[in-house]
Amino acid sequence: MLHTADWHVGRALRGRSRADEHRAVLAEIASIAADRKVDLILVTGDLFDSAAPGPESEAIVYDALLALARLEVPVVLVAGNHDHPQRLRAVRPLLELGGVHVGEVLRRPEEGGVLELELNGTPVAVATMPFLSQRSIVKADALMSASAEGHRAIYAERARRIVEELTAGMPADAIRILAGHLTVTGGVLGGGEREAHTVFEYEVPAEAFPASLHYVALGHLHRAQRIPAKAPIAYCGSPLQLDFGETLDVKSVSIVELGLRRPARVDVVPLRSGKRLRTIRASLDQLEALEGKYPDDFLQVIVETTPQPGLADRVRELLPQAVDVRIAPRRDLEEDEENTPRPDRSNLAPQALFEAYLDERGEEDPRLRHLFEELLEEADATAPA
Ligand SMILES: [Mn+2]
Repeated sequence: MLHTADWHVGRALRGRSRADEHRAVLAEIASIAADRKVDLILVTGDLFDSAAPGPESEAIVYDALLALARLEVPVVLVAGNHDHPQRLRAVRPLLELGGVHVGEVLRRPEEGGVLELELNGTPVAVATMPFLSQRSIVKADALMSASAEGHRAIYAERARRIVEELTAGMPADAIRILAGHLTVTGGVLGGGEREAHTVFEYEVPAEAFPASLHYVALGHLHRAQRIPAKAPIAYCGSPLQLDFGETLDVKSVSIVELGLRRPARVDVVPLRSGKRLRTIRASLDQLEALEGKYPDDFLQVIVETTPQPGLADRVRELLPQAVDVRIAPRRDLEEDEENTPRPDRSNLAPQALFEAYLDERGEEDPRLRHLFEELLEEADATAPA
């Protein structure tokens, strides 16, 4: 079986398109699937980066799915938080024609929530668990009464019951797999995610996945990793380094060997088609010595200097691949920050968190607050269920 996730097709890097890299890396995945003669392919969410992808992104994703379907093995998709369930539902009948099964919404096991396949004479059951937003799972009444901590507990408990519902009736003589898009407790972020992004992340406890499962294939965290638990839980990670938080990640797909009565064997196969993201921190003099280096990488350049006009242009002359140029915060301030314990912000509402952030940065422009509130309202109104 091949497991891949978190393609995020359509995501640019500081305005630079990644379409060519995406085409190449998805072709690389299809060729790995062919070489390794896999009998099942799982794509566990966030195929697209946006709920309203552009036509080029759609072409890239559907070409990739077509390339997988041509291998004539079943392909199972689940929707991630970036995918639009209704858009996937619209193309579901077409995808099913090609043997691509779509779990765009949560379904009861007998209504398609658990696929029963036969691969090389062995029965295989795959439960699909698309991304469940906190809004869809923590009901309005609970949101009004409980604290943020309470919401997380409600989410964890309901997610646990969903896993139980999906897996309880799986046939005993089948290889039992759960394919999902979610955060599991104990997962390591892909990097780059800041406190503000993770405070509101709702988690499913690792113990929610019963030992009767032969494999739990997850998407959502961009770093490939195994989660120690009674069931074998694994993230395959994203196929490209998507942001400068991921510069240390080796991108890969997982080839998983499963048997009814033996532990899963995971072979992590590195992918070579994506560009490397690299962060360079240096003084202007040091940067001059690096002129023309790293021509194939995307660079984030942090310059140790004082603000000066034309700095970004000068850096781009030296390193044309610099997509992000910024001035280093003064080290003395930074160390100060590191030595001060961070206040617990886990119960703050988004507005209060943003306020605290602005105060820290010394930002006083009231338009920022207004804009934030507008965006928050918009996000609330349009969040896919
Ligand atoms: Mn995701």
